Amino acid sequence: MNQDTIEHDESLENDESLIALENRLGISRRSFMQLCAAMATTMGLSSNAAAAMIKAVATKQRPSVIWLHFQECTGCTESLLRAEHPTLEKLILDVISLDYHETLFAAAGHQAEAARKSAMKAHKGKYLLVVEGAIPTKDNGIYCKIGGQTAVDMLKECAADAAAVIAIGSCASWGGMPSTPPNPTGSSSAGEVLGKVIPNIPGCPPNPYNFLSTVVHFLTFGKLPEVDDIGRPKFAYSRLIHENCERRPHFDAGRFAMEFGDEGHRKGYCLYKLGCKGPETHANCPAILFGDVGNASWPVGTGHPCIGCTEKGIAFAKPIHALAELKTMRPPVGFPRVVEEQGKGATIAAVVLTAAVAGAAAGAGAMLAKNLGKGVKIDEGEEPKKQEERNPS
Ligand code: FSX
Ligand code: SF4
Ligand code: F3S
Repeated sequence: MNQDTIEHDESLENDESLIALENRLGISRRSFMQLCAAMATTMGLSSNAAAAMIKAVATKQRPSVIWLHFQECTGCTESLLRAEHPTLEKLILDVISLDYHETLFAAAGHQAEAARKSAMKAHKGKYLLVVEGAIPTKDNGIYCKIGGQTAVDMLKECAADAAAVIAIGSCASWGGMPSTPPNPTGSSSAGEVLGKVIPNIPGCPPNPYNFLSTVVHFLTFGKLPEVDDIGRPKFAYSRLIHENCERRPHFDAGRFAMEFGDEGHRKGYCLYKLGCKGPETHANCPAILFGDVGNASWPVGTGHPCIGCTEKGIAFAKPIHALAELKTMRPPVGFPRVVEEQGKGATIAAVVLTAAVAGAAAGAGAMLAKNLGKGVKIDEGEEPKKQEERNPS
């Protein structure tokens, strides 16, 4: 069974549970099946798994979810619920039974805390605990309290009887923005506070599809998807952004934007020299995009360098326009330098000289010739602009 057959599978389309789901959510069965097929594909699962996911969402009892908020901006929740596509928001709220969520709760104060306690009791050992936000640990955790309880204590109390704990967003996954050096409140990740690796979905905010796919996997198969050694689902975080980026051919050919708004930037060249952290950041942003608005709807696609928001030690730690470390590869010797001297591009003469000195490996030389032959402008070491040209006043 392939993805196309799933979307046109009449037995599924006429399944009563799917008809009920259509009525419940107000979304067509076809759209729902397409979404599940896409999620299965994103997770590298078979079409049989997609069919199982469709049935599970339509029929299984929704897992109770307790959602904690600590040091954060609520962007994680906002990104889940403000998705352009109404299907996503509806599905997330349908797939889980959200029994405690401080932002979305109508209840407040003692009532809210009572609801949390009763959900924990009623679903002991079975609920999913989702943690959004970092946890301040300095000075006995006094920098974040809810109902008089520190974030540290609340997290430990709720985690004790959870079936699984998921950290959502970079704050809960590795400290995120609140842990920006010098980290005055000792912001830590949920895993650090609990003393173990837990599944986490970093991103500031994270992509809602990665969260939804993780939860649907739990619902369908009774376990979370495979994670890497720091707890990130492999389906979403096993590859560098640089490996999937649509601007990568420009990187390989030595075509870079040197300033925001310059010719290279307008032409969609690689943003490496503007500080793009794609070469040292693991995430699937270029593959699954954001907000269901189509082509190029991700940071680099819109012309801004990736700041490495999913990666510990990159976002909020490394200067935003500092050059990324090239983790997996370096450009061939015949290409223009990617690290500039005092803001100047490599000259063609320098490139040719480098290639010649290095013995001009046949492939690199051929590529250089190809680039030059195409009339592609390689950084020619334009004179740096005068101050008054940069900042006309
Ligand atoms: Fe904000 Fe979430 Fe960033 Fe943090 O997302 S979008 S600061 S990861 O915890 O609310
Ligand atoms: Fe894309 Fe950034 Fe890599 Fe350039 S450096 S190819 S913009 S990810
Ligand atoms: Fe974050 Fe970079 Fe993706 S900034 S959203 S990891 S492109």
